[in-house]
Amino acid sequence: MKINWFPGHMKKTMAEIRSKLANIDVVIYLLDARAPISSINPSLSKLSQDKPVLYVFNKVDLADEARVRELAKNYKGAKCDYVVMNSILSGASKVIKQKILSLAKEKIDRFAKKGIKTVIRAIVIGVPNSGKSTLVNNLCGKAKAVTGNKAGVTKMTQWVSIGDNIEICDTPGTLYPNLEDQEVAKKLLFVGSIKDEVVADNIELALELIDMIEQKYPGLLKTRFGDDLSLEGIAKKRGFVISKGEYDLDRAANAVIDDFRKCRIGKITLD
Ligand SMILES: Nc1nc2c(ncn2[C@@H]2O[C@H](COP(=O)(O)OP(=O)(O)O)[C@@H](O)[C@H]2O)c(=O)[nH]1
Ligand SMILES: [Mg+2]
Repeated sequence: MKINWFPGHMKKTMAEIRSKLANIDVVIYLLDARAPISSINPSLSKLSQDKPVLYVFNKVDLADEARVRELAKNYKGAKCDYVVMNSILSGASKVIKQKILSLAKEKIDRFAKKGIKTVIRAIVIGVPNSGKSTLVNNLCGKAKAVTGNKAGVTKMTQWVSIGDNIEICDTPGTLYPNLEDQEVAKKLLFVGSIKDEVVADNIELALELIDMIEQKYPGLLKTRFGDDLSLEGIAKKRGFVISKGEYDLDRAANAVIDDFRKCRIGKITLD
């Protein structure tokens, strides 16, 4: 099984981001806190390398906050900063505005010297489903950007004003043109950045997820699924029976992946 998903619209989005960058002061780089390092897309990083970047470790309510904070520390520097947050909480994005203004301080000061209050433009980028549109809505205090818990909801880049002379642009999610690292690809699939339809074999995926969680959070799965962590064991425990003595492994696999996504196994960060 090889996961690779870079449809034409992502190529288009990438080109659109590139063409907008000249007029952008700050890049807001959304990462899913359940797989933040895997959410870092080398081609997006390359695009934004000359700009101040604010890394947003989003969905921290679903993740292992201590681990996220430990990872996030590496994203503070001369031209970058980070925020750990839950974009659904109202008012949670106030800190983002402050950080945008502080990352754009050089430009603001330069214009202020000439007596001009300049507009700061920020673009929100990131893998699909990381919460870009939710954050934009939080920033403007109303639902201007369309959101949804699956990849591919935002279709067009859109600009909105969020006050304090800041304008912000939501973009559709983009993935790697070439997902060489399949470990990364799987993590992106587990957090819902890559659509399930892209992969046929849920059973293989669920086994991988069980393995990853057992390695990083030993014992956590047993609390939810019991001692037998084979898919058959999980199906037995859940009563997923096809016929006498035959268990529905497909359903067990989906249950494991779904439970992870809904945070029912625990607050997990796969890195
Ligand atoms: N629990 C939780 N869910 C979030 C958070 N931010 C976004 N979501 C949910 O994640 C899903 C994808 O959000 P969306 O903003 O459409 O992602 P986008 O594809 O990056 O624009 C939606 O169901 C949101 O409600 C968060 O911080 N915590
Ligand atoms: Mg969106």
